[in-house]
Amino acid sequence: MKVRRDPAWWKSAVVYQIYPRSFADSSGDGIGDLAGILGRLDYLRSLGVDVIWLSPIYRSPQADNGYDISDYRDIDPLFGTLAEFDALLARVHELGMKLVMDLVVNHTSDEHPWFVESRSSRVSPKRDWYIWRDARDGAEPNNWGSFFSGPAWQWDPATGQYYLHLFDRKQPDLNWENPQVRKAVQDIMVWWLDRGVDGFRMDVINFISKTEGLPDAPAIPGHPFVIAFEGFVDGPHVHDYLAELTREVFEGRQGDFITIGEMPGVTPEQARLYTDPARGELNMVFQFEHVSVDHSLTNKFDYRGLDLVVLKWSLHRWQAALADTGWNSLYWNNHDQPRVVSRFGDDAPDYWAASAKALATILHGMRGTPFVYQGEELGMTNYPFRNAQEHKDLEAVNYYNEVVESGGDQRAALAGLARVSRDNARTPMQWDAGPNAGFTSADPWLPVNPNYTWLNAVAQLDAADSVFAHYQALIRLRHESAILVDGDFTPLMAEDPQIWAYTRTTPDRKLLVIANCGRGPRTVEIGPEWIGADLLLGNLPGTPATSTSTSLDLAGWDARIYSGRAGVHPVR
Ligand code: ISL
Repeated sequence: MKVRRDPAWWKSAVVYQIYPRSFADSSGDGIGDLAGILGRLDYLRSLGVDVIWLSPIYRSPQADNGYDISDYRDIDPLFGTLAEFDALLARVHELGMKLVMDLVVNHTSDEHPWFVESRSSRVSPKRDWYIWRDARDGAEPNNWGSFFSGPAWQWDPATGQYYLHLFDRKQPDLNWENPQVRKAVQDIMVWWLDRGVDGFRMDVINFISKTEGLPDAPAIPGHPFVIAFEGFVDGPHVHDYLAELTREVFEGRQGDFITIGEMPGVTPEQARLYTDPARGELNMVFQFEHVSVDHSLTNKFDYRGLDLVVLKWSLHRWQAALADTGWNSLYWNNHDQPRVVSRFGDDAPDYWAASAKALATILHGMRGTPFVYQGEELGMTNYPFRNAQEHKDLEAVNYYNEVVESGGDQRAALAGLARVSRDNARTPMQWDAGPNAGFTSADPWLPVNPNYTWLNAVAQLDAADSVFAHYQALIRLRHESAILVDGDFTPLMAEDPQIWAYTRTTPDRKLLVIANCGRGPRTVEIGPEWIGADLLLGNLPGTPATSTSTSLDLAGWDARIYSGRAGVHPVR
């Protein structure tokens, strides 16, 4: 019998992101690798995730930990070999999971042969594969700034022009206007699909089409260079390029694939276009609004604190925007974000577990495809940074140096880095209470968070009330409850600064997701319609299995999911 495939299988899937460098080291060099991942697949299977996304493992000078690729068709020796990759992929498939590659094609490494060729001469056949411009009045061609501090332009003395790099100078931007570039990217994707991978997470894919003429960004006083979002976010041809890519790569190909676009600065209106199935671009996008609410927009290390009402407003408006057309990705964490339990939760001992579970409950109750970033399922926390030397990430290092050089407030910079630095997410995975948390037998490339002695996988795997067990339960619910996939989303108590609540409804069922995002207890009026509703999942011991009143007494960081039948008010 022919099995009919559901083209939208990814709507009920949960994705797990691995940052290979920090996941598991099998070779004893202090850096995680593919064989290390292979050895931990049973752990992921027991968590219950459907898809594994690997951050970049291609050959790379590692200026930005692999987001600077010098060979798209090979594995970096740090991580292993193509044969080890094939073995990993085969085992992932045997265990019934899928594997997604990180495709970084807004830019390459400056050591990629394409760029080496491009910079070799102004008449090189690959000159136009990158974005080269003459100086303007003896300086940079425009005022665009790099995400990693300083100008987005690098002078090349040999050929007397600047090249564009929105990220590090070792990450030159490709010129997607050149059809040969687009064909080369398609060929890379086909090569990996032929190898058996199940899809792609596409790095900053809404940056690939730059505004005609590369105009200056509106100036910001005191800042010679500005991150010019208007100049490259959701640019003039991006939808055409993505539709072409999808058509050329996936049309006629058999299999269940997934494509995820990483899109800083994307608006809900644009996201709807990117993910409208009728347009054939992408399955889902990562938007960034909800992870931008607690810091200044021009300086992410200028930490402003959390206003829960704003955070709720943001995620809720994305739920509404993609309700009829398109699809959300749901995430709190990735390798670029601080740990959510430290950021939006409360990592003090009495609230750590409850707040990690509460935040997970809120996110996994929403409509979209949930993503879990390694260690999030254990409630891993931010690292207790004390000084500048502890920061390894080039974004943090460049920022700090810039503050020092410009005579800025170093103490404030360090405080901001400690809260927001990407290295918070990149400390090694905490497997057990042994040396280096079981991550490596050598010195780890980044220190292990000292709380590994009690916060680790082994300590949680046997505990029924662990953060891990809560994630397991949420993932199981996603698989079992169609209402979590399809149900309409309706926010409740939007203006409440402490309670996060919403319903999910289908014609015959309804769910209430409610969490107290604070330490103080709260009594919340939920109305008679929830009397008799069953508790599907809670995060604190002793919560009654059924609700019996029009109100709920919620302890600090209490989070619950109730299930009721639509239109039914059982009388008790
Ligand atoms: O963390 C950020 C810098 O402030 C983000 O803006 C981040 O750079 C942005 O989300 C894009 O991220 C992706 O592309 C970068 C890479 O450094 C990130 O690790 C990757 O996730 C360049 O490839």
